[in-house]
Amino acid sequence: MNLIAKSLVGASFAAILAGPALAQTWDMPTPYPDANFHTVNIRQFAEDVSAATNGALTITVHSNGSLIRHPEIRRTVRAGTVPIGEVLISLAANENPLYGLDSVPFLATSYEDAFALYQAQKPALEEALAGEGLTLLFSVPWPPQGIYAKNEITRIEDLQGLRFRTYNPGTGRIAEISGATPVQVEVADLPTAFATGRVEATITSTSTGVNSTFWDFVDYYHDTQAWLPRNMVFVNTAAFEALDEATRAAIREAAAAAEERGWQLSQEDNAKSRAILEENGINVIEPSEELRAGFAAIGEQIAGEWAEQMGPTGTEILERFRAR
Ligand code: PCA
Repeated sequence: MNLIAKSLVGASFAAILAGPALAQTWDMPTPYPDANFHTVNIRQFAEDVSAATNGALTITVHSNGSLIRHPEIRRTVRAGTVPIGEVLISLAANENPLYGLDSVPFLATSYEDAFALYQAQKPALEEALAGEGLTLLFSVPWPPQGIYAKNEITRIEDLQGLRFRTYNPGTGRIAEISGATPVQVEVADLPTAFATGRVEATITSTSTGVNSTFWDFVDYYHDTQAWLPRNMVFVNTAAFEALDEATRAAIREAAAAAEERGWQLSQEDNAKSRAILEENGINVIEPSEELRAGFAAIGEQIAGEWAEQMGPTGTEILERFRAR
């Protein structure tokens, strides 16, 4: 080896010895595809953390359930197998009804109300997560939820007997009450589920409809604007507290920016996605009065069930929300 090569090897060894003592990489599983605005937002968050810490902490995003499938992400972060992740909060509503609040139909149907509901829920949400050894970093909503189907749904009864794709306990409950057959399917599996006929209708956002090219499978989108379910990005508290103060501050700052950007991105993506659905031949329609009324009644039933399961904590949250 010549002198230059030797000194290069020497220099990189020195870098390895000096660097890794400080530098860390965090693997971050997320459930949704790369093109989705939540994923785009999270990648920006990861870049911000890396830049703010001068590379001391690199977050590697594994999207679309590629590292860990969505239903396992919360458990895996709790166990500390991975330090950070993203989930749909309401996926865990069976374990704690608090997590299902954002998916109560017609409780909060605009971005403004969804934000107020988030603020009303936040202290309880953070407390529940703390009890699991988890720390909330930020939370961003999906666009308002509407019904996709092959044929027009003019009243709730039209859902009877349809294989209705669900994504959380709340959507499962809607299917049950309306006499549809609930089939739980993750976004990553949606195209196959529709293509094979395992499911034939669902309720979700314009964004997911575009990400999953729903025009290949259905012809109608009923713009019911029923609720805005939220995702959250959260960390294993022990892993977070093991970081030095400057790194924790960098994460907190990037998280606050991601939350603000995410609420904006969600609204922009909703408008764009709605146009893309139409361009691709989906009939984007207003729900009929009958469908509206039938769905509202289901919403009231689910809201009642939620309040009953939650007890006084639920009442407090709803009172805070109603005082908005
Ligand atoms: N998309 C996700 C959750 C809500 C949404 O709009 C889904 O369909 O699973």
